Amino acid sequence: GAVSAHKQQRCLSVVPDALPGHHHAHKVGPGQCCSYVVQTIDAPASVVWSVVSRFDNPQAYKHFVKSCNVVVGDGRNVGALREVRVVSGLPAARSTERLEILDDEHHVLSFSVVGGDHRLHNYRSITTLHASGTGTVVIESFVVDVPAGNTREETCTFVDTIVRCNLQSLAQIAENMAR
Ligand code: A9S
Repeated sequence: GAVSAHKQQRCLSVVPDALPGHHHAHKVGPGQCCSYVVQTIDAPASVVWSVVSRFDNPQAYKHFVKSCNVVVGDGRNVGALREVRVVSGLPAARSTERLEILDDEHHVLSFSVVGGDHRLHNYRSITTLHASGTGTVVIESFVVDVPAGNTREETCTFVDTIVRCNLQSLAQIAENMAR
């Protein structure tokens, strides 16, 4: 049932609509996996959002990103495309990504991967910020195709590791900005 699928896939697809995580209810197809990472940050959500919301500047906190060029749109509207180049040593050199949601009021950003030379086909992530006391809780969930030759577990662990790195870096940067 839904709950065992949730456990198996580590995803938030059973989070009720009333909870802050309801944006993370991905549609997960067969041959896909999903998971999520939660990060607390000791900085106000407005500060965290000022970094996260820059679809044109992911390299501000994603250390794997070497450069980014917006190639369609202005980076502030749904449908914008960015061409991301990643640092050497990773199993990929570039990724083309589409802005899916940018909600300044509710602090929600989502993008999907629409091209590139990597194996994360049909990757889509959603990042939401939630005020918590004087700080912020960030939830980033994703869904992606499990590549041929890999297991669901391997794929989730690979992506979880990248996302966790990104959110730890985001925390450091936002906390320094808030000081
Ligand atoms: O950029 C993100 O927010 C998240 C991920 C998982 C990005 C992954 C990546 O950019 C690499 C780091 C290059 C790894 C893509 C799209 C494919 C990879 O294989």
